[in-house]
Amino acid sequence: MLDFGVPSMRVAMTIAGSDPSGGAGLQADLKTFHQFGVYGMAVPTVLTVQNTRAVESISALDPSLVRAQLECVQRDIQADAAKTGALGTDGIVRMVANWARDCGAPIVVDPVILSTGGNALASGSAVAAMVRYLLPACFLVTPNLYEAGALADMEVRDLTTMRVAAERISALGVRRVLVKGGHLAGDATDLLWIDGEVTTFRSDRIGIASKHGTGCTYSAAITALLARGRPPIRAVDEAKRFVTEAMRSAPRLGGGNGPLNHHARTR
Ligand code: PXL
Repeated sequence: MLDFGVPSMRVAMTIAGSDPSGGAGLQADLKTFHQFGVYGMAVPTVLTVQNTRAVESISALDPSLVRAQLECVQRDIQADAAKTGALGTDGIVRMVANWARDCGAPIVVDPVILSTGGNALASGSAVAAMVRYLLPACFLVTPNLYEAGALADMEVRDLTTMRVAAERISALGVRRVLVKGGHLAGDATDLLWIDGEVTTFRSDRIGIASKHGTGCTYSAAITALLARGRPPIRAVDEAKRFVTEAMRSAPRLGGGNGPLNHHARTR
């Protein structure tokens, strides 16, 4: 008998940095897409040399090589949703923003600026280009407290300032802003702004050393769920429960900031 495969499989694309230790970046994104039953595609933007202990170097690809990958893949397979992670340089940000404007699928922008250890995964001019070109082309942006502060040009430290930052970021031309409160002092409460309507998502703080790639995994889960047709509020709610469980059940790997459990089940 002929096997025609799965006709309805949804497709997600990540445009992000490579983490050879597998916990963050496009490796974490692909594992997360797979866990949500979505076919994953990955375009690298920067290559890091890192393990769970430290980032040793970061090299950005030539923007034309990023564009060639995006165009080549898109001529053949259309993504139902896409996400961006570390983009490195303003040249890459502009290239990706140009692609994003015409790609027809919702784009989730994880505005990665620093690695957990404080290494710059986007230059200052790349952050400026993100604000100017990429945010207006995206469906949802998912800053943590630090990134929200950088994008909104203010200090973000509690739910009140998270809300103000979300409003300011939306004024840059993006309708949906998820400010992640994982670094708040108390519970890990996230705030989702959609056209002025605010929804909060609370989870217990999980006091573990393994938090490598939490933001990547969260935005990848949201992207996979959008590819599967979930409305944004449900996608964020399900993705947050997945990330919380992935942290709770993290494998003890490496001597530093270890990876999450991308096999976590919440459904
Ligand atoms: O979690 C931020 C991040 C994104 N992308 C890459 C990373 C990291 C953190 O280390 O290495 C490639």
